[in-house]
Amino acid sequence: MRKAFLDIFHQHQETSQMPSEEQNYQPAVVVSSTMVVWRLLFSVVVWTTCLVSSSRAQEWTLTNANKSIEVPGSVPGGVYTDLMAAGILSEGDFYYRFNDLNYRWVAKEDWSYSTTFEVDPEMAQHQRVVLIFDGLDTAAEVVVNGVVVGKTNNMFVRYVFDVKERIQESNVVDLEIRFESPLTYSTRAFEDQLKDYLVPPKCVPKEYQGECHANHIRKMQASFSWDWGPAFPNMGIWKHWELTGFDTLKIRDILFTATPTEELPAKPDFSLRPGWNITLEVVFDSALESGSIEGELEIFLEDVFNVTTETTIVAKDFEASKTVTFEIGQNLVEMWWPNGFGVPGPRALYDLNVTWKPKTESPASSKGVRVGFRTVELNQDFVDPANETLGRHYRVHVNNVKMFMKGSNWIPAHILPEVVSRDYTLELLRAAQITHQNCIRVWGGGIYETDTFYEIADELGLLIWQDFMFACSMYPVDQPFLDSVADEVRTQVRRLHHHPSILLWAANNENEAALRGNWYGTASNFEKYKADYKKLYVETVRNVTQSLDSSRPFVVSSPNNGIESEEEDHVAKHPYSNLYGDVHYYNYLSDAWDWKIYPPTRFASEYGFQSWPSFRTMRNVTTEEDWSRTSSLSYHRQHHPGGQEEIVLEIGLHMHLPPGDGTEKSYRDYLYLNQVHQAVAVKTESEFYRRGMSSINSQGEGYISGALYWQTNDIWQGPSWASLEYGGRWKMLHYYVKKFFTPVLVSLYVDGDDLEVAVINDSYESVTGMTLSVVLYRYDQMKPITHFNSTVDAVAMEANVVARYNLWDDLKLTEHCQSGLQDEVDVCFVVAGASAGHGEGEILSTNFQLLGKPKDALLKKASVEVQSISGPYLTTISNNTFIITLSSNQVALFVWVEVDDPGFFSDNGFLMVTEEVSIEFYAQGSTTKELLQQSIQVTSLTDTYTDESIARGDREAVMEKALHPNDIRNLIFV
Ligand code: BMA
Repeated sequence: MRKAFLDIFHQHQETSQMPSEEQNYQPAVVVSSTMVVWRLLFSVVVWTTCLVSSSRAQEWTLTNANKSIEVPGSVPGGVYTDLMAAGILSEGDFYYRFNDLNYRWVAKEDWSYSTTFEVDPEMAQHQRVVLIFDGLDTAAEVVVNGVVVGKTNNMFVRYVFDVKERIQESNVVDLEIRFESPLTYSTRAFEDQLKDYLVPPKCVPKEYQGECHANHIRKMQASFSWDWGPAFPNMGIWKHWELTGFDTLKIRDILFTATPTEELPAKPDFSLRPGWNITLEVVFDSALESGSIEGELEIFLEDVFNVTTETTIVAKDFEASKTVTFEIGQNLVEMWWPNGFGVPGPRALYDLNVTWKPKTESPASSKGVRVGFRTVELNQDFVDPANETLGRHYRVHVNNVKMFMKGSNWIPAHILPEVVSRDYTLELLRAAQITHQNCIRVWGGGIYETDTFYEIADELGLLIWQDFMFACSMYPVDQPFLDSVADEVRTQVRRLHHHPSILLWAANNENEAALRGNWYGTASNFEKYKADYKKLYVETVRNVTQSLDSSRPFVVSSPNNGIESEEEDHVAKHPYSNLYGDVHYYNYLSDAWDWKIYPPTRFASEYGFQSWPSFRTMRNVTTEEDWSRTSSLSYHRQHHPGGQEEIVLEIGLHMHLPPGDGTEKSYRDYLYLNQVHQAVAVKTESEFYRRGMSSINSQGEGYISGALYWQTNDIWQGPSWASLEYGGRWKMLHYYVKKFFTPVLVSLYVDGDDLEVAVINDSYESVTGMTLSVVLYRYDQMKPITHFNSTVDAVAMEANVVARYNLWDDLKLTEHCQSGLQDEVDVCFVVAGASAGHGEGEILSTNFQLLGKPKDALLKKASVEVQSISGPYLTTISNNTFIITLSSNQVALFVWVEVDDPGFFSDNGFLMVTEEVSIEFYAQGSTTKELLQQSIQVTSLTDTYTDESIARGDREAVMEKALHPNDIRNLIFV
């Protein structure tokens, strides 16, 4: 028995469970980046005589309004990065301590970017000469040789300004972009609006340390602060720009829709290669304001399809588009599948190149994208057509195959978009892929992400739930605002349309719920705000999106009741209904480790708990005086109102709060306990959702089809719901994600006097004859007390309770878990695991269930020590893999291993029930075992205990500790 159980916990075997895509990951990236370079070169070659752009080195100067500051500017870029580079912002790391407040003056000033260059005199001969900006952040005037050629006020719109006259006058170009402070702009817009009526909120809560009126400017809403992030309202030329002359057409975007020529089976067949009807819409910038232009369109789909057709393209308002349809026969292309599905190897993506060749001598124009063949659907059928009152599904089907969405919510990876590299984006999204996620929601208070982001998502098989950028506010609906939003939607839908990863469009975050729940005091004028809501999200965002993209689902809000919300005129009576649509669930005042508090929603699109990042992340931007949970820095960075107290409350419910004695140790212990609390809470909630995937109760609750926890990543070093810290370190939660999202999961929970063991399988392969081991341990002994082995099946696409053990009759707690005054549930705990076959097969899942609270547990002080570090070895995950062997003299809870080097472990935050455990460390760069040895640190729960007698498990001392001044039961909330 002991041997079988050791096998289950033989930690470093876990690597064999890494997704097989991993092995092939590198080549996929190489292909893609080559493509990007190729595309860049290609466009430069074609336009070389008549293009000036951000792809070439160009000297820019950044100046403030009174000209007291003049520094080199970077484009694409922004004012904060340029002022940092010039040493004007010089207080250490950009995010150091209170820099968000100290640097706020930057956002209050107006700034201008200027440059001078010469263009080929031939440029002026072109039919049309334009300045194109893919992104200006945000309110700006574009000035050429002293003349204003255009104005901007939406960060998400691509702007095109005619500058032909200016270039005809002079081929020396003085280009200046004058940015108005976004704070001045939005305050003015707010006040102008107020003359009519209030569009709330008037401001963010004071805890945000932020700026007001983000909802009055089309800019990253979180740049004015959020409940997890600072205010750095940026300005700058944040995306590619160019000055270009052309005579006919220039391809801007390629919209790609593939519809199978046959009905796809509901059970996946990864070898199936159906035929497809393809619709391409090619969107052009036109040199003619209106009229017809003749030429050829060449369409080249990698090794599959190549056609050149003569065509006439009709321009209107300097734009044109051409729709082309064609069919691809069977067996020519593989289907694209999300992470966890499909044949091993890189995901099937195909290069699609379109070239426009005008009849005249004018240059050609070309563009390439990578496409995938798949269908997406958000199924909202009635769960029981015979009884409609039981509600509707909210279930994603890809290629006609229903699947459970496992994932998280993405926020901007930095408050300054210009500093986010491809490598960092890849690191974060890979961390999602490795942890079995198949869906990422790009949340509506950030930005429409970079092309790189979606290219990576395409390659990793991460479906993207794409919000439009409206969150937690009411918004204006005057005509100029609506027109600008329509432009924004056109820009973004056209840009992103071809990505197979994009699953659906959603118009806003939480604004239906806000309206219904009167979050911003709109109730007295509900009908007015509701009419505005519909004008913006239904009549504008939805209509424009659907005119461009009929291939994807569109939902108006999240959370939302889907069809039911539509039928209730878009503001449902109960947007949080469990019977319809999605739910965002947050509850910080109940016991987060108790599964009974969670709602059996159809789709949990947001849920989570806060924790602070690790000490290693915090110390980069803090000094010693900040290292306490009550320091002014800690309160400054906690933007979620009441967040400090909620964390203390939740930790105190389950564990012993470290004394607030100002020592580094107690601060580190506090950070560690934060992460333990968050990891177990989100595990409890996520497993609850997965357990509900295939059944409903008599009220119709169940058929849960998605669990997207809040949130994937962090924007800075502060308390947040993220599982990945700023910089990419994995919080304890992220290691738990890997375990609770594993395709075949063993999930334990206590219901009354029973320990229930559920097996969830969200793949289409049943696993039969699996060995399930359930083992009872005592906290004070490092050996199994009793165990139950059984043979169970993990039925494809089902969650089932496969075993039930009564705590008293089967597990015999009375007999096995005696210890003086201690309750039985505080003496024993349960671990379980499932492996394929008769115990020798692959370990599919390991899990644990505490029966009581760890603060009452009969734990003995554990000394978890590093026995050895060996390596580096070459594995599919890292060229610098190290094996770390740990030993412990006692059962140890939440064993947490940290090193200075960037990278991640095969497992972390685990329970140690054997004397020895080995894990792997996958270093990101090169390092040595000696260097790891120097920084390695291991913490387990009893290391945070200050009272030795508690560590001895003395009941009276436990009670004494309960009355410690820092215990939550003694906390007075103010
Ligand atoms: C949800 C999100 C965010 C927020 C998070 C945590 O409401 O949509 O607005 O950051 O909760 O409070």
